[in-house]
Amino acid sequence: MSDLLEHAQDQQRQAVREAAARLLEARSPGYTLPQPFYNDQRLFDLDMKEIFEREWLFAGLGSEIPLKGNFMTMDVGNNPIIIVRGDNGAIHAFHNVCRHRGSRLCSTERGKVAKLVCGYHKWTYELDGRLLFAGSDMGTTFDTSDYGLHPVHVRSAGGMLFINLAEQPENCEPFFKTLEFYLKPYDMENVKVAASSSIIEEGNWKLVIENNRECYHCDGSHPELLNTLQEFDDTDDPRATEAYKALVAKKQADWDAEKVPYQLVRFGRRNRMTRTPLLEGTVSMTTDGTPACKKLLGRLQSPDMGSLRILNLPNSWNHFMGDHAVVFQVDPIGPLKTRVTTKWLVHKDAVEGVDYDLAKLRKVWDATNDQDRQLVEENQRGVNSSAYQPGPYSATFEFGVVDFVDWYAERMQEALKEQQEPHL
Ligand code: 3BY
Ligand code: FES
Ligand code: FE
Repeated sequence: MSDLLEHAQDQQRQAVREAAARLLEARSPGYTLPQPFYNDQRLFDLDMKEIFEREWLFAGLGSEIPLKGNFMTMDVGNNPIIIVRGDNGAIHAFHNVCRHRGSRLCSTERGKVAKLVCGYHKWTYELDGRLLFAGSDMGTTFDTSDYGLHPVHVRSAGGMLFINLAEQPENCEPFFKTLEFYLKPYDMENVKVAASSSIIEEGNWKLVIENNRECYHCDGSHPELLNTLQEFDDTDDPRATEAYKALVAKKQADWDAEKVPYQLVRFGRRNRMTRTPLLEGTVSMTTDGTPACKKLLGRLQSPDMGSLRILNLPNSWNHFMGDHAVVFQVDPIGPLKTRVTTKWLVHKDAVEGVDYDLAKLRKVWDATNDQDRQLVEENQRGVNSSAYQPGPYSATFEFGVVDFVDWYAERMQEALKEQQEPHL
């Protein structure tokens, strides 16, 4: 009976994969995706398995777990994950799943522990994942070394933490090494999270990313952001004007003097980093463009660093300015639901009320996030309609969105071509 059930499930899974492959094969490049990619539960499950369980995901900051025993948790689809600081500053990540009967081990978002103790029957694990003791009598043949926590790959790069659930993750060292170089001036081990927000958007994660990859919508929607943000997304933006190029050249000379990197670097379509100027006369993403924090980040001497933008598909975009940084993490919850977490970072010695004012620090991105949430939710409502059909992206205004969708389609097509292992 159970064999029959598994066979039926395998057939269903295979049918979904074949349907997804055919839809991607038939899609028109330069157009939005066919509807099921934005709202179908089965394709969402495929996204989780083939994208989120295989790619390097931004998971937070090393400075959020500074001490031995500090941990934080997150979910990658159905997979609860724990990231913990162990001995000698080492950072470990595990499936947050007890090896006894599978209970979730740590149920809080963050904290500090001496050992990882399961709340159900008190199996106790070392911070490096080894099982130290099983609470009850497990018999003479039981060997604790067979029951360590299942590890997850984790890479700390320039103070940003990335996890990867694959057994053998793709080698992203060139990106991580470059990130370390770009983030060095910010001394990210010595930042603190001054504020954070976690909002739920009633939309598919791809609509959240698509919305972020263009500023075509900024004019009508983001008055606060446009007080300081250039409408050009990159230094090689096809729309860049002569005035913008002149401003870039002038700022790059200043950045050379500060010895901070700014060149646009891409790693395939997945990762990009570049430093772009803010509007002339402004230095930080605040409503009036003045710094939100008097104490600058790292070794920086001038607040006028523009914004170092770092993209990590599928789940993060970031802005590093001279006085503060804003990091973003996208966690899909369901086909129509996505969590967007934003953290505002300042120098760890900056004092609230003295060096920075919380309301001023977070105002622009709180407003922008809420505006983007509304745009994504309206996008989702329309995409769910029987009248929806893929629409054309603008090659000049939405090249970033085209890049994302092409990356997604290629990754998915590659994954679908791979031999499926039989159901376990
Ligand atoms: O994250 C950004 O820089 C902006 C917000 C709106 C569009 N995007 C390019
Ligand atoms: Fe964790 Fe029993 S499930 S100790
Ligand atoms: Fe936006």
